[in-house]
Amino acid sequence: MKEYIVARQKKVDEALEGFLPKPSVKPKTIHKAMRYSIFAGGKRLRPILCIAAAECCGGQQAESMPLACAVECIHTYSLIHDDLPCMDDDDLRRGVPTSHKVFGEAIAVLAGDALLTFAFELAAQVPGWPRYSLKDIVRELAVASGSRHLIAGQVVDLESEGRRVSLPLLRFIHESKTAALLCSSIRLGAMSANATPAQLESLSGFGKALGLAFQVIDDILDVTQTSEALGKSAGKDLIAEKATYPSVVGLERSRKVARNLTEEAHASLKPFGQKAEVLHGLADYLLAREY
Ligand code: GRG
Repeated sequence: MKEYIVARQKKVDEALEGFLPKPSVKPKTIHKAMRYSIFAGGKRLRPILCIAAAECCGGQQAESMPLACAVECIHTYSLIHDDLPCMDDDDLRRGVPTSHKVFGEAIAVLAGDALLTFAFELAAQVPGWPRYSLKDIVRELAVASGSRHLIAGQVVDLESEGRRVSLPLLRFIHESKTAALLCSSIRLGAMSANATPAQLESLSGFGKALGLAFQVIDDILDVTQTSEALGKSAGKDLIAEKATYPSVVGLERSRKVARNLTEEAHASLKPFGQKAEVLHGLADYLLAREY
């Protein structure tokens, strides 16, 4: 998997390099700030899943690339805003100082805004496909990043700090804050390959389970890894009294939940047979990840 991931990371980075406005474009500050966070060294997990889902449905990497880059822009915007003093107030992200530490708060807010907006500019590049119009694509991105999903998760996450959170509410936070965009990355890849409705449904099941597993693992890593390994401040969830799987159900049960969700993700791929080999590999890779 490592080889597959590194090769796709390179392709995604090259595409982002070509798509994003150059740092020399006026006003230089905003384009430098957008690029600073995008190229700070993210794992590119969402774009890789988008491309792998497209390939699993017989599509081409090139057709899925604008959408793969669009989800990375939305993801990066959410990280910049999440790190702001008015939210999680973090100094370290992707192994480097956070955007507001380097560019100041106002530019960091605007860099996030600009990346979110740019994602839709990228999505508008695709022609649409027989089963999925450009309107369907734009709606998919908008719903995943809007107030019923990504932003919903962030709002309830913030409101839950320092409070006792039930397991269903914790699941809602994780499904909204993390799984929705991750699942949409996979769905968009499938849509770019003109997936059948049955294929899209199977991949949605895969994306939901994998997305939730990813956040449970992220919660576990926050208490078991160092900041150096993660490239972001470890142990912050405890300090901020965040609702996490380890804090609600304990570390051992959290590991079991992550394993079960990964199994669920594998099972959703059954209709694809051998064609889903890469997606199976990515699911296992994410379960075993250490950062
Ligand atoms: C500000 C609207 C808004 C939303 C913020 C993304 C987010 C919601 C909060 C950041 C903290 C957090 C726990 C997010 C959940 C998603 C997650 C695990 C992000 C980190 O994703 P990785 O590990 O990061 O894929 P890289 O840097 O590798 O891309």
